[in-house]
Parts: sequence; structure tokens; C-alpha cells
Amino acid sequence: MPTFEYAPAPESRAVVNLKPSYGLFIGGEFTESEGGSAFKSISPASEEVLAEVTEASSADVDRAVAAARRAFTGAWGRMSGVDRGKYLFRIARILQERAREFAVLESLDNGKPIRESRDVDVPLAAAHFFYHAGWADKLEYASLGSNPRAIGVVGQVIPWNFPLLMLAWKIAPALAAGNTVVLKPAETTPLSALLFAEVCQQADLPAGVVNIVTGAGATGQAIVDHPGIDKLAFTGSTAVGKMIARSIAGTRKKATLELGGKAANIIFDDAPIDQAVEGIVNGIFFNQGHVCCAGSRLLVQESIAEEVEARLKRRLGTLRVGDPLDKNTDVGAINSKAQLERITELTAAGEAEGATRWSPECELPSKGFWFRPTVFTGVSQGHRIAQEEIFGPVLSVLTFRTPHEAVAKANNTPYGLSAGVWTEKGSRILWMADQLRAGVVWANTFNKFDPTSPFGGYKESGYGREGGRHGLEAYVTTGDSK
Ligand code: TAP
Repeated sequence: MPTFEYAPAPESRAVVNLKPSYGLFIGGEFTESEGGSAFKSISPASEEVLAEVTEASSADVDRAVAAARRAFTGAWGRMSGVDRGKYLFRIARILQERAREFAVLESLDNGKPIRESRDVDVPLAAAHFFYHAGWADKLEYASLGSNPRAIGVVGQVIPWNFPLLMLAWKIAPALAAGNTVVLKPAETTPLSALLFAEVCQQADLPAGVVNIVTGAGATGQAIVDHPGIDKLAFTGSTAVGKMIARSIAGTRKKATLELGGKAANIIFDDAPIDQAVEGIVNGIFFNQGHVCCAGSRLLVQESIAEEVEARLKRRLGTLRVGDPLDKNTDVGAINSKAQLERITELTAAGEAEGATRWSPECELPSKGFWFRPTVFTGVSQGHRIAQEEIFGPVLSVLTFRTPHEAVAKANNTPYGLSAGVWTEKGSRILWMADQLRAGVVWANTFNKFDPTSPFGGYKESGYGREGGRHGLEAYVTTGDSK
């Protein structure tokens, strides 16, 4: 396979002031670990070490929970909603002011194209803080139940695919409702959370309201198991979500779990095909397919299958894979070696099970973790690539004849997070939305996100919603639920 030497553009790097090493953010300050160690965060596009990051020990998690408790029983807990809202507005504005820095850092640490971090991740993260700032003084008008108020100290564990955005989904509603937070970012993408800690300092957020503890799974487990945590919010794999549900069974901890997905993107024969092809590309190749709601299964009506496949392949030939910091890049790096291995293993299984594999010709950088956009045709419902979450730039194509068959195939996975429907018929959209067992159904579009709109899954995609009034509900207790 042809390769080329990848060197990140130095001028874009210059906007980020990376420190050689980062401590933990506890009680409003960056501190050293008590007995923990350190790990390196690397750029998945070049394998260059970006910074050394602290691996929090359980003693560090203890300190973070204690700091969060002090803030909750102290200044933050007593603060009016109006004043809490001012802090959230301030954070939102600082995120906007430092948008370029955040976008470059996110692309460096995660590998996603700068066009996406600049136009999606960072603006949406700011939008979440703006939106929730507005709720902070209106909780009693949100139909959340009688006397809605904060739950207490919230433990939050997030994945690596949208590091800053997942942080915003978690922290903004928690703070709007008056809670305090201990958050752990994923091991491979801790840097934007640490930059966010600087934003908290810049906004003068009272000490201990937000605490960031970096580390791997063991640090996450220490948060989950900590008796001082009142509520947990987890986004990640279904496997870890199940372990967490088992860990907290029988405790007083409330939890919301946002887990995996295997969405169907369903194209009917009356759909505008060029638009649908763009929707398919966006559905699975946005963020290298590292998206829980990615349209990883294309269900296309049999009568147009050949035409859609031909146009899709033509379009894929125009995608640019490479330097995440280049504004023309469409598909960036795979986030980690481990994830690349998982994608490689599952795609090999797709071939072994008899599906036909296709990728456009493209050069890949010689260093870093890369995977060519890949399409499998001739996929059967029982194939692993039709059932398991690949979490990479890999599309499995299946066909259907009737709407009932489309629904049956779309619902035939353990997951139920999202789906897309492409058709001119409004009545069919409504019928499909009713029949599809998916928390989000997009019509004639895909991967659209908005802070006002609740997001979450059915079945093994988890429980609880994030975003909108429904998302806020997970962060309050009411007169009826002490
Ligand atoms: P996971 O491996 O589950 O990791 C998620 C987070 O949990 C990471 O911070 C991870 O730490 C931590 N963790 C690992 N083991 C843990 C344990 N035993 N106890 C507590 N925390 C633990 O998922 P991932 O690979 O980062 O992310 C990909 C998955 O997230 C996909 O399945 C994707 O669908 C899902 N996801 C879902 C959504 C929604 S909204 N439903 C959104 C984005 C992603 P380390 O990374 O440091 O190991």
C-alpha cells in the first residue's frame, strides 16, 4: 500500500501551548498525584508524544470527591441559579474565544480533521454551555417534578471520540442543576479536558465545582465505586457500561449510560440519491466512524442498490485521508493502535464470512494509525460486521425490498441508538420513526446534533437521555425522589 511521510503543519501547532506534563485538576488547582504514575498522550497521526499526563490513583479520586463535596456543601451549593448561570455563560464565551486552540488541540490528540473539530466539536461544546446556562435559574419551570434541586457530587466518565464535546454534554447540565463534578476523560485523549480545567480557572469557577482526574480504566472504576459519588454519568462501550451497572447495583447511586450503537441508514427508492449519498458518507466517515450513532449499516432498497453503490464509490474516491490539521482533510487518523487493531480484526472477519470488501485508492501516511474508507457489500444480517460495533470508517451494505423488511433488518441488532431514513414521503418517515427501535431517528439527514434535543438509546445502547430538558432531568432530584 502506498504511504507518505506525515509532518503536522507547524503554523497550526503554534496556537496550542502544550506543557510537557500535566497534573490533576482538583479543588481548583493543578496538583501532583498521591502515589499515582504517569502516561503519555500521543498524536495518533504521527505517534509523536504530545505530553505526559498523570494517572490518578484511588487516593487522588478520594481527594477529588472530597473537593467536589466541599464545593457542593459550600459556596456552589448555596449559590442562586442566576449566579450559576453566569458562570456557565462565562465558560461558554471563553470556549468561543479559545476555539482555535481547542480545535487544534483536539485534532492533535484525537486525530480528527480540523474542519470537524473547528466546525462541530468546539462550537457545539460552547452551545451546550450557553443552552444550559439558560436553564440554571429556571429549573422549577422545567416540569422536572416538585422542588427540583441538585443531586450532589456527580462522577462522569467519557470516551475518546468527542473528548471536549462529551465533556460539555456531561458538565454543562450537571452544573446548571447545581451539582459538582469529578470527570475522567479517556486515556488516549485527556488534553482538551485539561485545557478545559484552565477555562474553569479563567472563569473563576469556585474551587472544587469541576475536578478533572486523568487515568485509565482503573481510575474510572475508582470513581464508579467511590461511596462519595451520588450520581454517575458514563459514555462508552456497552461492555464497560454493563460492568458499571453491575458495580453500582444495590447502591444509592443513580446512573445514566450512553453506550454503543449500530445504526441503520435506510435509503428508499424515492430518496434524492445525491443527497442520500452525501448522508451515507457523513453518516459513516464523519470522525473516521468513531461515532456511537454512526450510520454503519446502509440499508438500501433493492431497486436502487446498484446505482447507490456506484455513486457512493465515485464519491469515496474524492475523500482525502491524511493530516488532521489540514483543512482539506476529510478522514483523519484512527484514535489508537488498539482501535486500529479492532477495526482490522473485524474487517478481516467480514471478508472471512464472505462479504465483498472495497476501498478507494488512497495513500496513507507511513507513521501513525490509519485505515482506508471501506465498504462491504453482500453483507448478511448474521455477519459480525452487521452486528458488532466497528467504530471505524467501515460501512456494511444490506438491501431490502419493503418498508417492513427495512424495519425488521434495522431493528435486528442488540443496539438501539440511532437511525436515518431517506424518502420523499412524509407519512413513511413518521411510520418508520414509530417502528424503529432507536433513540434518535434522522429524516433526510444524519449526524445532526443540538443541545436542545435529547439523545440516548434503547436496548444495549444504554439508558437515560442527554441534552434538552430530558437530559437535565438526570441531574436533579425532586420532592418526590429524595
Ligand atoms: P470504553 O472503553 O468503554 O471507555 C469509556 C471510558 O470509560 C474511558 O474513559 C475509559 O477509560 C473508561 N473505563 C474503561 N474501563 C472502565 C471501568 N472498568 N470502569 C470505569 N470506567 C472505565 O469506550 P471507548 O472505547 O472509550 O469509547 C467507544 C465507545 O463509546 C463506543 O462503544 C461508542 O459507541 C461509545 N460511545 C457512546 C456514545 C453515546 S452518546 N451513546 C457517545 C460516544 C461514544 P480509558 O479510555 O482510559 O480506558
